[in-house]
Amino acid sequence: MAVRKEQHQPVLDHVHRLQEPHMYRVVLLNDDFTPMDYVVRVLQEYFHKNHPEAVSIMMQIHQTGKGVCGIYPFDLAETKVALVTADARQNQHPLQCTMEKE
Ligand code: TYC
Repeated sequence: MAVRKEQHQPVLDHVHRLQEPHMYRVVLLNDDFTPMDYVVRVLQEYFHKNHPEAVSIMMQIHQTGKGVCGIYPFDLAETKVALVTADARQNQHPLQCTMEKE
């Protein structure tokens, strides 16, 4: 993924008050087929986790069924879901990545 500053800038509404963006959790779901080391790689590459953090989140998903990768404004969350899903399909893994409103 291209390196770009991830800014969560407030926007002005019609009466010029600062509105914080609504935030969305990007989550990965467990499955029986996607390799553990691939999920760790995704968490490092797309969600900027270090190796121990990535292993910990991957194991939480493996044991509980899902885990939060990061929390972002709508457009960035949507982009990450699309990039992770494309990467997984390109590598022929059934990994499911979705987003949930905070
Ligand atoms: N359950 C998978 C396995 O045993 C590992 C896995 C972890 C898959 C997290 C998906 O989001 C996931 N190979």
